[in-house]
Amino acid sequence: MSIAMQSTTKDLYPTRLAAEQWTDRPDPVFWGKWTPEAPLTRAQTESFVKNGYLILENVFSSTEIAALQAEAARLRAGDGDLDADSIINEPNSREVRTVFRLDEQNALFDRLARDARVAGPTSFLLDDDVYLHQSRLNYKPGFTGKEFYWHSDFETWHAEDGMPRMRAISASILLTDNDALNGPLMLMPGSHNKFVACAGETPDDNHKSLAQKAGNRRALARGANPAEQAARHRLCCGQGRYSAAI
Ligand SMILES: O=C(O)CCC(=O)C(=O)O
Repeated sequence: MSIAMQSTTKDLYPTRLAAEQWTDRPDPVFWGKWTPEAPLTRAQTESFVKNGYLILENVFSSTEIAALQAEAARLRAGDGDLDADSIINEPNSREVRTVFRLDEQNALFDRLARDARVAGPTSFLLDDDVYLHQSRLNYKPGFTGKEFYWHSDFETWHAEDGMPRMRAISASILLTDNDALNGPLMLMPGSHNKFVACAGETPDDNHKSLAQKAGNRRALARGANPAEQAARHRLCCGQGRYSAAI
């Protein structure tokens, strides 16, 4: 068997096992080579490799953010002709918690996902053209929205969607301030260097219960131990705030 064939058939990230298991990440974090023409500075690129995330400030203008906030509020008010199947409510409430497949259903958020200010650095870090694997809008109202427990997006995408390798980036666009009183998204520096395989099996329709219970993604694997998911490009947790993840 050729090397190329092996790399497409061997699962480098086995998960949903009998027991939680931590392994070193076999994939690079930065796939390309930095040049002075790159859309990120050398320091930013090195920081991404070291920490597994990068925070870019003031990427969008206040006018653009206001337009996105207004559109998010309009969708939450039920004015967006959204597919009911793509809406997840807060547990025990009728308040919208998450809208999935945002790019398919809303022209403004579709445009946002294609913006060179997001897609450019992503494409540079992955050293390839990029496509959107998934998009969602999390409302997370401060103090009343249920939290998102520690998790790794990659573990879910790998186990449930078949994403083969860690050649993906979660780009979260924070539409409100990310401070202690407003449900900050928390990232664990360095966690991207490990892959934490979860214990347990995957229930049917897992994405629905997962999104609602995202307060505790440990519930994701049927009969699972409390196996928190870590590693990918970040390990994150957050509560209470608009954030559009693309
Ligand atoms: O925005 C956050 O605070 C966490 C959201 C998240 O990690 C997710 O939707 O997978």
